[in-house]
Amino acid sequence: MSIEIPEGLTELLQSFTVEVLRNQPGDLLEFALQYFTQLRESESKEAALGNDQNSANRTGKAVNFVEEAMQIDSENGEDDDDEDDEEFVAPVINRFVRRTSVCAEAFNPDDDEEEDKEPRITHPKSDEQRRRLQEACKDILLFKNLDPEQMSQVLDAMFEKQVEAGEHVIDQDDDGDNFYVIERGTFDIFLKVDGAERNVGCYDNRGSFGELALMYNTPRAATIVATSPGALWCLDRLTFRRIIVKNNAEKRKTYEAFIETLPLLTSLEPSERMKVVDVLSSKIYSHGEQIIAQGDLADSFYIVESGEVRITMKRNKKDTESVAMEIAMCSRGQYFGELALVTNKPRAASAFAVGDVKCLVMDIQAFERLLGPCMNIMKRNIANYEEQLVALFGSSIDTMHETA
Ligand code: 1OR
Ligand code: 1OR
Repeated sequence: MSIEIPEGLTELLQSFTVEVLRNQPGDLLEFALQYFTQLRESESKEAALGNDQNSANRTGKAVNFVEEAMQIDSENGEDDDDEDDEEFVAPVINRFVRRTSVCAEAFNPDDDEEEDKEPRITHPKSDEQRRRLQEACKDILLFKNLDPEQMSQVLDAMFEKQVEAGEHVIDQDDDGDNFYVIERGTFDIFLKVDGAERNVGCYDNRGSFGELALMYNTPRAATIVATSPGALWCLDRLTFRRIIVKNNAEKRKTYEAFIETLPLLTSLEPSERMKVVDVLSSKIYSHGEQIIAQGDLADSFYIVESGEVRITMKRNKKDTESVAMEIAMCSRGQYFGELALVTNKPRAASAFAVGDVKCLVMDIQAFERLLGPCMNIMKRNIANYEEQLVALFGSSIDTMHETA
């Protein structure tokens, strides 16, 4: 005699088990009661609101819980221009109400019908996986401006991928599927120039790539090849567009006027300036906090959004911080941290927040990709540094780098 397993039973029990393991409830029976009651209530609500697509898909999919109410408002944002008018139904209300792996799409940045209809994606993870994922994502600039709910959705959607040395993670000109965050491993960046592939950079156990094709609906702009065995966290295109591109639309509104005023960026086309905004993230520092340390390896470039930044320099390694000299102050609209990126040397000076400071930060790949046209202005300023350095210390920037 064969016993038929009802459709959805396995997933239902699996999801319940995951939530039990995650929440570790004292009273299992009480937890189960709440879980299934809430599940039923949320299904009834959605059915009443006509969200059939959801309930139809639901039985076959894993479920997932959130600790707080979902920020539907923030998800829809105030971004009237980009949004469709379809009503979005909140699928999750409190910690016992599930977030399904498949539910209505809320946001469509480019009025792309296809994206609007797509389900929300969740890849269940163990606590250990989630911890590793959070660690890998903590410095990813594109994630810095997300609110906690958006970040949680991003983390839910990400999945792991192991790579072998020599594996092509991305091939130039392909369509974009995922955005990648590096957990470990080294990767080379190749660009086709006149038919030949040129190595233009690399990633060393940190950072992310694969955002461009997803942000701008363009073919992949470069080839990325693993040069060691590695581990990546992948974010699918639809989730990336729904959350990151949406967030960028808001960022553009916030920073458009400020970016227009920056003398450094005057040689960029307006569309290029907006691309700069897309890759910038805002970081806050409190009084006295160190933003850059002289002698460190560099991977970011900074523009002061508010407050002041003190630049200090010490003559050589033996100097203590107390004898570091103040060499410059940067205020709103000014930039710093370009020198090490341009010269490919360690940081020539340190930078400290004076009062509360907000900086816009850009990573080195974006800097190289987007700020080429601004290089003349930067090089002129670097020539100024050298003059001042010789006047002050009687040595050149290169000498300073070597002694740092
Ligand atoms: P994607 O979706 O186009 C390839 O897929 C990825 O390589 C791309 O997103 C970036 O994340 C990453 N130019 C273009 N893409 C680059 C570059 C780059 N560096 C990394 N990517 N460079 C500009 C060369 C003029 C190299 C800068 C170091
Ligand atoms: P970075 O990447 O080397 C430290 O990190 C940053 O301090 C540096 O880029 C510049 O953006 C910034 N000499 C060297 N770096 C300077 C200077 C400077 N001023 C600001 N920075 N001089 C001061 C010139 C007024 C010359 C030294 C005496």
